[in-house]
Amino acid sequence: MDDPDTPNSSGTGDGDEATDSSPQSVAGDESVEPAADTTPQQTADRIVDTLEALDVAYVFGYPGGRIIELFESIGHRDTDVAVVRPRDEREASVMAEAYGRMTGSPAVLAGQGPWIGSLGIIGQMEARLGSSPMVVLTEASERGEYSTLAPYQQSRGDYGGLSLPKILDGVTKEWWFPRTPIETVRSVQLAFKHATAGRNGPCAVIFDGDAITDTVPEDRTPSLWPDETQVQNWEARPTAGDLEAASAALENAERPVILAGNGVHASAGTATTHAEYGTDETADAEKAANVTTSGGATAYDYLEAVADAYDAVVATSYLGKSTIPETHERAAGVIGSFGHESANRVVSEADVLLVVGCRMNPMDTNWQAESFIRPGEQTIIHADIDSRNAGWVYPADIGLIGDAGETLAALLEGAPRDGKATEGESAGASSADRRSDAESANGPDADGKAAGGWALERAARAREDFHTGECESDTAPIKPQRVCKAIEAVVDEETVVTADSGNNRFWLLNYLQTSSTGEYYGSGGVGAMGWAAPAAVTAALLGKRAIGVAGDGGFAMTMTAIETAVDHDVAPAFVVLNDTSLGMVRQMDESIPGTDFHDTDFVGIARALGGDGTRVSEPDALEGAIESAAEATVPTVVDVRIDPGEDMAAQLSSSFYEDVGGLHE
Ligand SMILES: Cc1ncc(C[n+]2csc(CCOP(=O)(O)OP(=O)(O)O)c2C)c(N)n1
Ligand SMILES: [Mg+2]
Repeated sequence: MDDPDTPNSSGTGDGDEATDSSPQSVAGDESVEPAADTTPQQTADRIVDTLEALDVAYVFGYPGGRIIELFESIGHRDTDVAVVRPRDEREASVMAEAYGRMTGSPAVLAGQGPWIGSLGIIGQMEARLGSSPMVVLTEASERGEYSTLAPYQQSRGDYGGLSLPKILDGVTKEWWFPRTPIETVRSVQLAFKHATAGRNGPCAVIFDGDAITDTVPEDRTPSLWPDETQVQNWEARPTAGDLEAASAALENAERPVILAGNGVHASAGTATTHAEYGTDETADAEKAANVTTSGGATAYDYLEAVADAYDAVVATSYLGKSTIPETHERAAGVIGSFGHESANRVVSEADVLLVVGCRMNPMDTNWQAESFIRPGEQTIIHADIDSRNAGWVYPADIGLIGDAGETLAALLEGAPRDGKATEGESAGASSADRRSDAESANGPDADGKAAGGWALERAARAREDFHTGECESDTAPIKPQRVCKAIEAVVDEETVVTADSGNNRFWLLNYLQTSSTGEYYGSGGVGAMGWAAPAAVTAALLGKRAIGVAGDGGFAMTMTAIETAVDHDVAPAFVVLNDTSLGMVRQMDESIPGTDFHDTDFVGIARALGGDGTRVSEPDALEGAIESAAEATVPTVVDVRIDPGEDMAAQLSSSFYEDVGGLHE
């Protein structure tokens, strides 16, 4: 341990002894009594008990510092908590974030303080801005009595070291820096509670010195409550008055439009999480596939049912893409400055706009072009889990504060019994009947659907924007629009597509028309490059057929994810939209230095990392190559040589965005 490059595992004694202490039996304990077994126990071991009690499926991490104790404790026991050790903390952080986003349950990101506060920040940033639940277990790399003497790696925040608390304070939703073993255990419990309390987010615990290396004492006053009891959360619903006002506004609307955001994805995941906190791997896979094990409907089901009940069109934000199948008769596409022109038009044509779980960031709002969303002229109902976000960007007429699924369920209950939109539904149908429509396996009964006036006709026209002539282009180099259609052709409800930052995601946004919910997730909370590949590995671990799509710039940042997939015997496909440049930046101004890359051999790299790959330069080879990669038994890269001259912003930017000068991004 004298070697400064050796991780500072304290070697807290005898691993076997720690292993021998029996885990506290907290699973299924309904009471709020202190945990029965108060035998002194090594703290790291007690934390692994917590992970087990909460059925945490994955720790995505990299060993170092006190986190080695956590890894040791996991290694010394027969446990269902799986450790995934990617090639660095960035990859681990993205994998953990993607897990939280796709399932609604937090996974753990674990690693040594200085690296979790640097390399591992990317996933935490995405989780914070994109509202993904995540628990970060890290440490301060203290060196006992030497910690105040020209410290090395030390991240407690005092003189001479780094301040991990300050770094994490700038990024996480909440963080704890416990001083005793009991505080450490309680902090970990609270990190899980807060990660899914209200708006989801990343919550961190910084382990330190004796607070992680000592034993948890027998004397527990104040009490340490059982893990499952301490992490409970409860759903919130809007008030009856606000719901009544919203239902009336929607009922009287001539052109009601619902704008669905990431909050609908978040709620759809947590609907099952809250019902049965912690699930096994199979159930997580089911959740990712939108199969609810609790038998209840998800926010996705309620979104469709509410749209039917009020005869509304549904557009989505970028992060809300695939909250409704984009083939659905009420779906109108994705709004925003690089979104669908028609989806933007539909939103601006609405007389009543119901925004659900969307913060309305500048890309969503066309940088607030005056002619786009018009408070005062349009009635705005803003549903959000956080009152601070409702009415934030545009003044709202009605705020609905609560979980997206709960809010939509309540709006469904308040929908007109013999309403304007429910011609096929019997006049006396009760709200309970409508709710059970949403809860039926296939969503609302076709008979209950709207008569089809403005909404259905408008949505049908809007969906034409998912196509353009280039989607069928036979030219080489290959048009990116055609690649999107080739991906669309192999996507089914078992598939998850993950998208990176850059031009590639805007091509996908426009031309990949999803056909089921939870089928598409993009980097977009903070929008870091390098997100799609590790996120695709997570989707594959969840049992999905995964296709990670990135530009050559973003893919190169985290292509070690190929090896992580090989290590865990999963086989996502990786499609690289390769223009040998930072396309999005280059296309802003060709004279910007540093935008060109040399021609990286991604196929060679894939093979060296244990995967496979193929380079595609001719369009007629495209569909077959993507299909084979999606079906392959090893992770497979499809390196598609796209036309670098296909100018994304020129072709995709919204006319509302043009109104504000079209210069931002
Ligand atoms: C980690 C990170 N660094 C920088 C950026 C800024 N940025 C956004 S898109 C982009 C270019 C992306 O190039 P590439 O991955 O090849 O995708 P393309 O635009 O060519 O499709 C850059 C530099 C970012 N979003 N994330
Ligand atoms: Mg590129």
